[in-house]
Amino acid sequence: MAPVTTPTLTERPAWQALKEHCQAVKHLHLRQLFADDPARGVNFTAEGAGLYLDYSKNRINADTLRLLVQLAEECGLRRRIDAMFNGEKINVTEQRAALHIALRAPEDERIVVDGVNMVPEVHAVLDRMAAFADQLRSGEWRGSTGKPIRSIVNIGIGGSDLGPVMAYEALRHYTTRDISFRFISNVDGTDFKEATSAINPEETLFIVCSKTFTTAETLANAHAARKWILDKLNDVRAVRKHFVAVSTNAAEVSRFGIDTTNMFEFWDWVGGRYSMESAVGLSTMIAIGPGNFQAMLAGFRAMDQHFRSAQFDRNLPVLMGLLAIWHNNFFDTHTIAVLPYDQYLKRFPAYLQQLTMESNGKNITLNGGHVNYQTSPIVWGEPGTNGQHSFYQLMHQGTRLVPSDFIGFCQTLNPVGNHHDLLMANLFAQTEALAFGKTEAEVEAEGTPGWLSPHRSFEGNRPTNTILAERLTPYSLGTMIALYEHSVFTQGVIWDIDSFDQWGVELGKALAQRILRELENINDAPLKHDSSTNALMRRYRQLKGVQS
Ligand code: G6Q
Repeated sequence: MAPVTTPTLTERPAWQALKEHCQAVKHLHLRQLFADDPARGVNFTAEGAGLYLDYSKNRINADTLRLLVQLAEECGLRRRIDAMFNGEKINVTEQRAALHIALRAPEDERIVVDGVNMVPEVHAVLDRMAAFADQLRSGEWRGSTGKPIRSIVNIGIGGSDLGPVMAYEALRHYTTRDISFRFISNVDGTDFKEATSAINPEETLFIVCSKTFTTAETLANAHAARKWILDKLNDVRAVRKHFVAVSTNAAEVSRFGIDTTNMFEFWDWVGGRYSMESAVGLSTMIAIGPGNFQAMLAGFRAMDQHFRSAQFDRNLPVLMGLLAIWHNNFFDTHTIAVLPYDQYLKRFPAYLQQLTMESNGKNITLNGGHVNYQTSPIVWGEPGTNGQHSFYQLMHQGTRLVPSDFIGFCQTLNPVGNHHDLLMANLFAQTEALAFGKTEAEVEAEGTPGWLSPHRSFEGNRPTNTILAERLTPYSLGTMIALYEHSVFTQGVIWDIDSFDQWGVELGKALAQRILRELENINDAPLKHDSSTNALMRRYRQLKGVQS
């Protein structure tokens, strides 16, 4: 067993200095910080890859920033960035590189894994995807009865679902309307039933998207889809025309019955939650077309280059990662709200939940020790302005401090009346209100009686980031996803954890297999779980219509 050594993060000079510094700045109010520095709203901003980040409404000053950057340096962030870009096996528990940056590398770049330059392979798959997408979009690819495909159904879960769904919704404006897109992830039969209820099997193509091709939920849905097609089309040869696979596992794909010439591959150095721009993005490419997909990759690439080259105090992902550390570890905040002021980004918070929490929800350091500090915050959020009429009450007047990211676009894709000004006015108003609040004196000066003024006043001093882009495009979406990917990586480096494994999902999976057998074989030996699980299972068996 590897020796367990004490983590050193909290002993680092910058960490100690930040702890002390936090006591000094903790009680400062953003009102004061802005009054003291009229240029604060310009000084505490950074730009990269077309994104503008205003982080001035955080409870920091120039010293905070200096110390956070020093912390990043002491933790070897520069070296770790280089290690990731050079294809080193930074996913130490799985002994793999984490090379999602290779998925968007230009054709002339060399990124070597185990002696092989992966870039030509990446582009070969992208070319195959593009040819296939064109065949579908033009109607050249036909179902087994000769009809063009009108419905694409992606079957996948986790990293093989959240990215494709998010991108489809985010880029809906750019999608073909000749084909409908559906996504089945849950093993709840409802998901399958509803997704297939109004589509014609003759015109449907299933993309079975699974890196391992062994995921129970995905295989259950893929088998249901196969049966659905065969029941309706009555011809086993139909599978060839109505199924393609996205996977790293050719053997299992062919065992399922999908011809491996209809398989789009990726590689074990792509983590599921970092895979949406690989072949996992096949549904995205069919929806938006290969040109737009390339534009999205260019956006990712622009942020990669910014992350790799910009100095830390002007580096968007580094700044956002360090601010997350500042709130999480020094202000003891527990969550981060992501609040896109764009309806197309409605699934972006859900996507970021996996990206952030599966990556950094860990309590073991790279060398096997226990952390003695908090790691990943809980990520949540909803599009604005909807959230304003729901949970923003707590953000303004609750007892918890909720750091939040506001995301907005200067141009709308759908001009309707003055909607866009109204939308953006709300974004700016919220960050202003959260930062500066409203004192009781101000409330009373407006005529509110004294007894009511505590209820109507706002403390303010609530930290926010604002991210602005010109317009929601495939390119800007790519920059934004890469921004969060690298911010998550930055946080993982500081916390000294492996952001690229996910052992925490294994225990529940294994137990579910055992329980499934017990639910199915009700005459088996008595249940041997804890008294709660036993009682719940008995009740389930009874109510589903069989006696235990
Ligand atoms: C992501 C995780 C996980 C994975 C799913 C689906 O980083 O590894 O969410 O994507 O469990 O796995 P398959 O693609 O292998 O079916």
